[in-house]
Amino acid sequence: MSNKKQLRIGLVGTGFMGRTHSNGYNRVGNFFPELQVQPVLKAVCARSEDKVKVFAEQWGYESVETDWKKLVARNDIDAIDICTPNDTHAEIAIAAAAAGKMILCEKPLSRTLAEGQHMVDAIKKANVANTVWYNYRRLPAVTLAKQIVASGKLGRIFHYRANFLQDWTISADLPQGGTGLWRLDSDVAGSGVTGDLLAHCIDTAMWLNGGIKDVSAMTETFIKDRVHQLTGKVQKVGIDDACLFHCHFENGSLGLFESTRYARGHKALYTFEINGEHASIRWDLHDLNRLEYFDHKDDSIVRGWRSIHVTDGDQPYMDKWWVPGLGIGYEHSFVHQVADFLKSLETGQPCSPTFQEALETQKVCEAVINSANSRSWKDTGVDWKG
Ligand code: SOE
Repeated sequence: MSNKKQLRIGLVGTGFMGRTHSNGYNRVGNFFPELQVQPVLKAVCARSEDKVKVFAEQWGYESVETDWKKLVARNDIDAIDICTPNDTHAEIAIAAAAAGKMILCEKPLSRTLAEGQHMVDAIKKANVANTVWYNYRRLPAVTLAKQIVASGKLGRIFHYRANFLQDWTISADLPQGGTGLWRLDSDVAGSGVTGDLLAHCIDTAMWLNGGIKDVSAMTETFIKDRVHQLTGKVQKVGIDDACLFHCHFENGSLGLFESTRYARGHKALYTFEINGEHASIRWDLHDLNRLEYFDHKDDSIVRGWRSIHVTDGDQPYMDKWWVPGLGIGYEHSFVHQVADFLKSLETGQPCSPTFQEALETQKVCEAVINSANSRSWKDTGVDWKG
C-alpha cells in the first residue's frame, strides 16, 4: 500500500482526449516514481451508461457516472478533468470550481473569450489548482526549443512561423455535429481550425517567443453547407475550414501562421520555425523527437542545419524513459503534463499553461476571427507573463 498522497480524478468525456489523459494518469507512476502525489482513477462520466462502463473497465476507473453534475458533487473526487466538447467546458469548470475541485481542462479553454473569462474568474474566486492541456509544449524537442530560446542562443528574434495542416474534412459528404464531428459544428466548437489547431500554435508561440500584440487574418469556409448529424438537415457551416494570420510579437518579431483541414496529404503537420540573429530552430510533429538547429557561429566549412535527436538523458524528460537513441511518442506529452501537474501540487507553483495563460491564447484566437470578419488589423489585448 503506497503512502503517497492521492489525487482522486473524476474524468468527464470518453473520447480521444479521455483516452490520452487516462493513459497519462495510468503511466505516470511507473515513470515518475519520485512524485509524492499519485493519481487515482476514481470515476469517469459520460452520458451513455453502456459506453462509460466499457471505458471504465478498459482504463481502470473505479466507478461511473452519467451526469457530470453528480460527479462534481461527489466528495471522493479532488480534481475534475474536462475532456468533453468545447461547449461544455465553461459550465463544468465553473461548477467544479464552485465545488472546490481542482480542474484540468482540455484545450481550447473555451469557445469565446467571454466564456473563458468567466472560467478564469471562477477558478480565481475558488483558488483551485488548474491547468489546460496544451500538450505539445511537453514533447522533449519542444521543451528543448524553449530552453534554447531562453538561453539567448538565437539572439534577437526576427521571425516565428507555424503551420498546423490536416486534410480530414475535405469530403463534402462529411456531416457536421454529433459524436466525432462536433469540431465542424460552430455552436459546439466555437470556431474551426482557429480554436482547434491554431490555438496549439499560439500557445507554443507565446510560450517560446512572448506575447502576440496584434493580428491580421483571413479565414475561409470551403464547404458552406453540411448535413447536421443531430437534425438530419442540411445546415450552414459556421466554422473556419482554413485560417491564415500574420502578427507582431511584443519582442518586435513577426509571426506567420497557417492552419487548414484541406491540405491533402497532411494529417497533423504541426511545424514551427524561429529565426534569430545568431541561430534558428525548427520542429515538425511528424518527426517529433527531432529538433533542427542552425548556428551561424559554427565554422563556415561545417555550418549547416543540425538534426538533434532529442532522446538523451540530459534532454528534457528523457531521463524518465528508455535509453539514449530510443524515441517516445505523442502520448508521452500527456504523461508529462500529468507529472508536471502532480509536481505543481507538491511545490505549490502553478502548472503552466494555467487557465489565465490559456485565456491569453483565447484573446489571440478571438482577435484572429474578428480580424478575418472585419478585414482589418486587431489588437489582441494579450498580457503575457508566461
Ligand atoms: C483535431 O483533429 C485534433 O485532434 C485536435 O483537436 C487536437 O488538439 C490536435 O492535437 C490533433 O488534432
